[in-house]
Amino acid sequence: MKALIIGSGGFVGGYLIRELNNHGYEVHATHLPSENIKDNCFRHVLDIMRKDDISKLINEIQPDIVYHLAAQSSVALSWKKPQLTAEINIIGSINLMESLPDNTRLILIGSGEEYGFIRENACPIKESENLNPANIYAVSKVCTGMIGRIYHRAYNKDIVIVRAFNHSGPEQSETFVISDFCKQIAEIEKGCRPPEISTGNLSSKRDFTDVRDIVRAYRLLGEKGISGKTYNVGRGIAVSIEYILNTAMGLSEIPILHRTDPNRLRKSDIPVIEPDVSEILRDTGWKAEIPIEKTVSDTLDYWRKQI
Ligand code: A2R
Repeated sequence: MKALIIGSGGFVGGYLIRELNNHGYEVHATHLPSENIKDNCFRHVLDIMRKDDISKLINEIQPDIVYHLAAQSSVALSWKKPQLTAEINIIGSINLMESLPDNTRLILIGSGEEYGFIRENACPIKESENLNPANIYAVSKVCTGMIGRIYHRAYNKDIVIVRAFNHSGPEQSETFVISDFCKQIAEIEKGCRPPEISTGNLSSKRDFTDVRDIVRAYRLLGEKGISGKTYNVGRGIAVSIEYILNTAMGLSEIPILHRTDPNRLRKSDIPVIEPDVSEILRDTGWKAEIPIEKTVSDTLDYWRKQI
């Protein structure tokens, strides 16, 4: 099987390259000129805003499956650059769908953010739940998913749509909570900052899955997912941010205090976000296996080596 990963220079890309290599795929991966791919694969430079370049590359490689990871994936940046976010996430995805041969499967990666302001008692959230996105990044992913379903229905394209919930692990940027706490702890251990960790709202509950489980889900959806269907990908068990903090602080080599930073409190925070993951389990047999405590511990070890 030949796989092409579009946008492999980000957090998930390297993990997906390794997952596919370990399962016998011939892996091709695209990256932006400024990015460097260190994993073993065939590398190609590609900007998804250049539609002709996508068609040319797909014609040249003739992949069986395409994983679309390329995105403006920061919610914060989407507030500052809505047009850029819409262009890359929506138009870029259309460019890719336009270039997709009928016999090539596309895995379109969306986000749990698409559900947004959910109804009270909506958890665990099923894929059929109304989408009520709360930021421009989420809107762009809702649009892309809807367009993907249209390309499937109207143009007969083989497209599987994913809504991935929070994922984390070593190498993730510190703008995400697990990486943020672990980096702060590693800095404290090295004496780079006082022994006090600052946090935002600790009571909200989120569904965290290890990135290594996430890429296994993507591979299995490529192999066994039903065309045109949308799948939640997550653990299906939300935990509080406080639990993550206590787990991380429990691994620290020195005692650490905790302080709430008002700048980190969000104006409106949804109390619990937890997906129903029975569809992916039914169709592929996938469920998350790596305990959250291991994700935290590996992420802390990663930051200890970086600092
Ligand atoms: O923004 P950069 O310079 O980090 O590059 C990102 C890249 N990218 C593009 N690739 C091709 N053409 C473009 N016009 C373009 N603009 C941005 O896509 C980055 O290397 C990659 C996405 O990686 P991350 O931002 O690290 O996302 P992550 O965590 O790997 O998530 C993969 C997918 C995304 O669609 C997320 O929205 C979704 O999973 O959750």
